[in-house]
Amino acid sequence: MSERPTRLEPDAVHRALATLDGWTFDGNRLSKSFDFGDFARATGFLAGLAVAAAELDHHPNWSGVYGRVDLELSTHDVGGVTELDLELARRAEHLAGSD
Ligand code: HBI
Repeated sequence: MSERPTRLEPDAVHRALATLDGWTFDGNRLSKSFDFGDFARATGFLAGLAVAAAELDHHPNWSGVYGRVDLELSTHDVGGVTELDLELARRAEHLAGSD
């Protein structure tokens, strides 16, 4: 995606989230906690997510403990959620094997 992303209206975010399992939207960002059960699996997921982030030039906020990874997705440049966050959420679902 080369053009500058635009901040999506809440309705559009909610419609998109209907196709993604377990994500929440607080008006400014998407959040989800993934539990992989152990550190190696969580780290493998993060490695894949790092590749996706580099491809999209779009980066998640993440934190984690052992087998859990907490993601927060937003587009800092526009102060909200854009199509890039939805695409990163879709890729995270794919990497986690939940789509
Ligand atoms: N990642 N989540 C997120 N939000 C951004 O606005 C963003 C980013 N990664 C790279 C990026 N912006 C840059 O392209 C710009 O700051 C130039």
